[in-house]
Amino acid sequence: VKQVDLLGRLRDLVGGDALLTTADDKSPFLVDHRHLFHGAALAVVQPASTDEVSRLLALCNGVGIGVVPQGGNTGYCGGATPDASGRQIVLSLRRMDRIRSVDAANFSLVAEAGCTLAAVQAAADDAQRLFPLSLGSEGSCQIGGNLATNAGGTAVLRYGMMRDLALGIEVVLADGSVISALSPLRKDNTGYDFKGLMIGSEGTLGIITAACLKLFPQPRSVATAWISVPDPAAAIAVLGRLRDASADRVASCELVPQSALDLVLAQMPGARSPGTTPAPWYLLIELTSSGNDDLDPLLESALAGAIEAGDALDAAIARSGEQRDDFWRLRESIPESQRRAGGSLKHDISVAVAAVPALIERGARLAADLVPEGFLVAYGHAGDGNLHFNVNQRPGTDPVTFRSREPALQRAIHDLVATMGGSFSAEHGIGQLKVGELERYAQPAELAAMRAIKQALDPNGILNPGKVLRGSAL
Ligand code: FAD
Ligand code: 2HG
Ligand code: ZN
Repeated sequence: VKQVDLLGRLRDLVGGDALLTTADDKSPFLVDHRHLFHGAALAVVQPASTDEVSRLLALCNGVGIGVVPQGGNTGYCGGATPDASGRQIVLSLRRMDRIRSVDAANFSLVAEAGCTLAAVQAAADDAQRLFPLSLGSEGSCQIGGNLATNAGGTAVLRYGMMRDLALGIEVVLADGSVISALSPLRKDNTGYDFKGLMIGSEGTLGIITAACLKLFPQPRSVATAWISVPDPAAAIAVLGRLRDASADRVASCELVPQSALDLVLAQMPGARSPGTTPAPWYLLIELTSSGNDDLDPLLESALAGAIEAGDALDAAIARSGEQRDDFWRLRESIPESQRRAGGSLKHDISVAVAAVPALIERGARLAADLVPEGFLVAYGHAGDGNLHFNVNQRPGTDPVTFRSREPALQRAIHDLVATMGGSFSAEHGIGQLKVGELERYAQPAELAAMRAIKQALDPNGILNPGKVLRGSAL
């Protein structure tokens, strides 16, 4: 088909307002959040219903046009950015933003893919329920993007990742056929785990249009502490102690180095120091319970034990909602303050929780050797064994030299993680950023199985071409 004919057919399908073709209108959709990837597109299409998505894919499959799904565009791996050919279309889910139903008695709700994570959390809250997925980007990321990346975040320790939080899913396949499996069943062993396959497939196997999500009782009691610790080994010991002492009511366990706290306090106006004894490392730990428990005294006495044992140096327990929010804001602002401070080299890695201290020790040595212009900002979801092992540029050093260190550092860190039985992509996915890494570290049989699945579900290769797996140029 000629370009004009295709645009005309897309316009007929979604309506003129939902089809963006001018450079100005398209531009926000053509660059990723971190400005690592810049693409081009024939058009940005914004369908309003599953039926429109279905007809759109049938059309693109028929004429061989690549389709790049995009949610909130907050992803870290360039998965939602089209290539530079200008022949692909971006399919934005932003108009599909209805909460279709809430079933408080079944602890579930059905949301369309374009609902922001914050909107889903609010809908659960209105029904006196909790949707626990929690990310720094929750105001703009979308539930479809969360599903497509199998997002993690700060409550995984208690509630699991996105894959653990979906009961059902509605997906449009490459040929336009719709699989509507939105049932709220908690038990269903009928055949392959199709939902599990779609979740985390980053738009390469189907377009997710809606999902039935798992809700939980709301926490009635919360206790939050900012804890100074001497080193990562002590931090992991404190986590173990608190899990024991609290009958496993630890919901979040985030590790923050002094370097990250310094960045936040320097870069974010209004950021308040947590007020604990300065230390090389900190833990942000939150206990929650759906009962009316008095968690503060419990946390206090467990932390007193940790201080006595030398695992903690000092701790502050949040005495108000405001102080709790301050602690969390310090943690959630680390990515933004890293960005404001200049260049950063990022790794999203995981190992077994007990191996986190060894990973930091060995990784820190590599970073110091390989990036003399940088300093380590390794932080994150220590309770899940997942670190954002990042290196920031030191002020006054040459940005080009700093950036040139990235390939060698990445190779060294990912090789280290592989020797420790860990993952080079814990929660952010593959996108276009890590296609080569997947080829390097996946087992050959695993990679072959992934390619076979892609070929079976998307034989013309129209779905997010070149993401996750190298693909033909569509
Ligand atoms: P996008 O960036 O738009 O897309 C991501 C991928 O999903 C792309 O491959 C895209 O093609 C595909 N996709 C999007 N929607 C669909 C759909 N409906 N159907 C099929 N494919 C689709 N991530 C974490 O896991 N944990 C964190 O703690 C975390 N914190 C963050 C903090 C900040 C400040 C920022 C900016 C990002 C953070 N992220 C985190 C990364 C990001 O927010 C998540 O990956 C999120 O799940 C992406 O959602 P999105 O809607 O923005 O997806
Ligand atoms: C977080 O946990 C995000 O804050 C972003 O996953 C991590 O910027 C990063 O490296
Ligand atoms: Zn994270």
